[in-house]
Amino acid sequence: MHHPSLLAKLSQHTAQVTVIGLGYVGLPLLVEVARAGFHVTGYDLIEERAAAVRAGRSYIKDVPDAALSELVAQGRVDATTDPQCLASADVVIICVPTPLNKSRSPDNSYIVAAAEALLPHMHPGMLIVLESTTFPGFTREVLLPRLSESGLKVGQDFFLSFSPERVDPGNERFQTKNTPKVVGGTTPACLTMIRALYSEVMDRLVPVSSTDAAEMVKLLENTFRAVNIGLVNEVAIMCEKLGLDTWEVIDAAATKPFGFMPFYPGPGLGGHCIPVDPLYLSWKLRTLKYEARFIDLADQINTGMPEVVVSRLQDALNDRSQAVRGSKLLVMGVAYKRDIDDVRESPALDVIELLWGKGATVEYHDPYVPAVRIGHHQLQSVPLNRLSDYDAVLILTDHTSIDYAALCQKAKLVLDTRNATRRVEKDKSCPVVRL
Ligand code: SAJ
Repeated sequence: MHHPSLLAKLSQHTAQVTVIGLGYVGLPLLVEVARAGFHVTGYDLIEERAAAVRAGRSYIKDVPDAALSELVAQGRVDATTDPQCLASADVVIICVPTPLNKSRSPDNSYIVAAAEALLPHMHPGMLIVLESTTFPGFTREVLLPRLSESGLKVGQDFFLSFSPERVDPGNERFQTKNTPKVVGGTTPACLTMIRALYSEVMDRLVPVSSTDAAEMVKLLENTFRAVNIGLVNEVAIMCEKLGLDTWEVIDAAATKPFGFMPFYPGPGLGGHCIPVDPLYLSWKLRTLKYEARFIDLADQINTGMPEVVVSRLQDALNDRSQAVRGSKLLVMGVAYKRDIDDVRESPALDVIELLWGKGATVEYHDPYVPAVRIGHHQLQSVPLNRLSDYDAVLILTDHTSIDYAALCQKAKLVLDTRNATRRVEKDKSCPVVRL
């Protein structure tokens, strides 16, 4: 039984939408849903975020202030930290973090907290969409029973769907509206409702048969990346033992116009998606008595890359009769990937801790990251005016704004884990060692 009044509100854009979680997923989504003509309330626990949205000020690079302030001025967007706003919502979209906990298993506490906040305000004719990445079955096994405590019947009174977020921060080409949107419903009526909502907002929908399938789609996407990055990191280890140039081999393989997709070695796996999402999948399969070996092996290789980097440095210093202990090192780039300021799960932080453990003095330069906390240490990015003071420079993030030719002219030794020096004329006075 489809809720005629909710369907009508969705097609007429009179449904009141609330987005829970105003981060790199929720804020761009709030803007797109409002642009489609809905009134959207942003609900976040952090008052600074709600206040910024109300002031039309964006704190997410992919959302220009102008886009937000225009919608606020039109009265299409507001924001609050008061969960009471959920009482007037016809649609609630949950975009909260799903990290790993200390034992590296899924931490769905943010989603559960959102569900608890929502429960007292649930009413007939409400569509609830989960966008946060989680393990296959979570919506059906965990979220549905919680929301059913309202006494409302799913697929009849309320509608529960899953649609994986596919936000790629900084991607100029693919953004929220033009990235195909996978949608799955708990029941056929739930699928109808999420399609009715997102067909008004997104360029293309990809309906699948269930919320479990939609959850698995997302995990396949990111597990694909993590496993292939693990493979290419192992290729880098193999090429070193074979005396081959990893980057030459990959670039040549990448000329194959079919059946190959290049990935590149690096100091490890950073960010809040790729290192995390596959472990949600392997965790779930362990509860079904199955070991997802590719995921676990890729995780071992990827999390082992900081040690590989340090061992390469040790060999390079050793060739110059130097030890790591007592050496003065500069790390170029601590962000988890080029041209962004995000240091979450960044392998550069692991490399720095390992070098400290071996008695090195380590400073860093990152134009995107003015300061970073590593353990109990607060570090500041240093200027690049004393390059020859360092025994070695380690390029861990290949920000495009850095002049690598100049760096190679002044440094005594460069360990390049990102092939950032690919276009630099090799200069005997400054040996460059690459992963
Ligand atoms: N990395 C490598 N080698 C590679 C590619 C990546 O070492 O060949 C490293 C990066 O340096 C980084 C980590 O892996 O430390 C993750 O990099 P990423 O390029 O996957 O970037 P993310 O974490 O921003 O991933 C996001 C994901 N988007 C979503 O989950 C919605 C991912 O699915 C996208 O494919 C990815 O952006 C993208 O393509 O940029």
